[in-house]
Amino acid sequence: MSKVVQKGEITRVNIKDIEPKAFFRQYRKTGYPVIITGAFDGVSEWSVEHLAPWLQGNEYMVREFGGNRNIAKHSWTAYSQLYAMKFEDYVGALNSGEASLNDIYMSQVVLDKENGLFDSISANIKHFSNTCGFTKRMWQNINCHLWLGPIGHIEPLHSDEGDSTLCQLYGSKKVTLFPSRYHNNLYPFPFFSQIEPWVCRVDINEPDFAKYPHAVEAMAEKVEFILNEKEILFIPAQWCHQISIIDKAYACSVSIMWDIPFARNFISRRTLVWYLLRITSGRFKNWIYDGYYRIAELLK
Ligand SMILES: O=C(O)CCC(=O)C(=O)O
Repeated sequence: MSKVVQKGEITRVNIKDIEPKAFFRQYRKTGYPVIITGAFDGVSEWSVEHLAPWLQGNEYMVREFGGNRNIAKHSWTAYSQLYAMKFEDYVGALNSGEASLNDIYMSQVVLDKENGLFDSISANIKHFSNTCGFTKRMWQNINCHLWLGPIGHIEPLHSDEGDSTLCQLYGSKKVTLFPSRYHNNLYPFPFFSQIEPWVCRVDINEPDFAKYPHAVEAMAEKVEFILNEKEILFIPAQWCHQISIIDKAYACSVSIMWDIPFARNFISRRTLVWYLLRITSGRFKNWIYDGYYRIAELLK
């Protein structure tokens, strides 16, 4: 397996060349991103025609970002508008251009283990997860998420609680990543604000260094690349990422969130908070979330 990369670059490693212990040492233990190739060779493109037999007739949540387009992030009052749409209506919106015009993204659709669509790639997922040592889902009740959206959509800069593997199954995406140690330099929304605390305020396309001076250091460390069809991107927890759909009329991906190696729960105050929440038992956790949203509401 190849050595870890130069600053600003991403390594591609073919699944055939991955040795599980070396993968763990180089990427998972340290929390370093990498692209895995070859894991979806021979799999059909996940075009809307391919998805339709499994998804049509069902409603899924979509996020509409259009209203936020020309507003600086610190002034956002919501991440997006959220509402349900039938799969076939969403495809209609992709075809008519409405999804692009209003920046509507079918996001984080949960595909159950029993879902035939997931079944069609479950052997590929099992193979790459076993090979790379991704053994435990972060949330046992969530199998994977599907993302379907129009060219031009930019998924705003944010970080995730777990180690994510983003499988690119139709079209390609431009990805910008920032090492986890620069998380605070990207000014995540504070706890108890109107926007979730995993979203960052810095606009990396036009950073306002007067308002966010520490973003300078983060911008110098960004890693930017194209994630091609059939590739898998490993995004370690707390690496902030912005993802844009850049070719074909739309793109489709599946992401799976994995538990992180124990020691990485302690790399920052935020990871510790997420860890403590995860190990808190259901009843107390509900009280904490309830309290959290009440306080956030009061502070509005
Ligand atoms: O692919 C996308 O548009 C977003 C995926 C993402 O942000 C994630 O998996 O955390």
